[in-house]
Amino acid sequence: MKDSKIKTLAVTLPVLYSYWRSSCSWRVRIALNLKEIPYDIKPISLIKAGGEQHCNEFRDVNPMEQVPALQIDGHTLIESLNIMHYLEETRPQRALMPQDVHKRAKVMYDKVNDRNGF
Ligand SMILES: N[C@@H](CCC(=O)N[C@@H](CS)C(=O)NCC(=O)O)C(=O)O
Repeated sequence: MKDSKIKTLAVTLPVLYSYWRSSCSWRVRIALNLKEIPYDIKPISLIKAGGEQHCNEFRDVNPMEQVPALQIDGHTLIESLNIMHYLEETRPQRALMPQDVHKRAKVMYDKVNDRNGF
């Protein structure tokens, strides 16, 4: 077979900008893992050099200068809950939210009233 006939599809994995001690990043990592979505991690140290979240390169990813951020489907998403909703809508396998609408409302209430303020 001629080389020109062999087509290689480049698969771009989602990229999660994350810090290992960031609970907001844990949320997204847990959601990706539960849904069995393969992804790459780009570590952003919130400590090193005054915080890599403040460097120009990362500010282009998230102007809020916070992790997590997720690059997926050609978009950059920020805010952990927003990212989880996107994953739930676009990748419904292994649902994060209950099917029952009342239970779903309860989960949303708990999230909105998260005492950690995240
Ligand atoms: N509401 C945001 C909060 C994000 C947030 O506070 N991230 C923290 C780590 S958990 C952070 O990046 N802090 C660095 C900073 O504020 O300089 C979310 O849920 O994604």
